[in-house]
Amino acid sequence: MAGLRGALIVLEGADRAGKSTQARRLVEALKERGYKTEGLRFPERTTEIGRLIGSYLEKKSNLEDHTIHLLFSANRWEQVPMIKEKLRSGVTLVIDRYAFSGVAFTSSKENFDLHWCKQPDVGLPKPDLVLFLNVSPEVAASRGGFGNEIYETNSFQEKVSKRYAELMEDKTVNWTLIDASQNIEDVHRQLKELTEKAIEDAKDKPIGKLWE
Ligand code: ADP
Ligand code: FDM
Ligand code: MG
Repeated sequence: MAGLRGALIVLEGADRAGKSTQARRLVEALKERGYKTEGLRFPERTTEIGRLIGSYLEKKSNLEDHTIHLLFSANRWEQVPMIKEKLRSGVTLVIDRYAFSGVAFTSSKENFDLHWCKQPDVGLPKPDLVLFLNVSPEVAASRGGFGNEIYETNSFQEKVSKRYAELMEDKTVNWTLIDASQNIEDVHRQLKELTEKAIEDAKDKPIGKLWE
């Protein structure tokens, strides 16, 4: 019999919702509980494509809007062989942002619709669980100001939130909304519980395909 696979867990949410904090905590906690677990993030800025993305986000280079969208998607696809290999070898992956960020951000630009934005990511490994960390703009603001990256403005982030809400209407994706205004420990406890359940549910199921 084939071995049991790991689960693909994605964290999404607005700027300063706590994604990176919770992703780190979750990986550590799952390891302590004996699950083989690794963390990933998108964009993965260390690859060649990732360096182009990093330079765009830091406003050091300008890229045409469709082009940067496709680069974000390519930055996921280039990791797919590794992602599948890890999942099949029983490693649970906790990913800080995924295709949902890709669609929510680009479709917040003028003249981009959700449908077009999803197409390059159709067929990616489907997350077993997408944890959406929900915070109000006021709570996010209380956690510090924006940095200097290209999308870090109130007006753009407001549009992104609306796009996330549209994406969450898609019931083919296993979204769970988390109240991320709670303290770090309380959010962490909930994420850990939901993730452990997702790992149990996913272990003998095939890896799905996103948006197919
Ligand atoms: P994201 O990756 O979603 O942008 P971070 O994890 O980087 O968010 O967190 C943004 C800031 O908010 C950090 O300074 C972090 O320590 C703080 N933070 C994260 N979660 C909470 C929380 N639940 N309550 C208060 N502050 C938090
Ligand atoms: N982002 C992230 C996109 O526009 N498209 C994508 O596909 C992904 C994964 O990049 F502004 C945006 C979202 C955010 C920035 O920021 C990355 P962090 O702080 O590294 O998550
Ligand atoms: Mg982050």
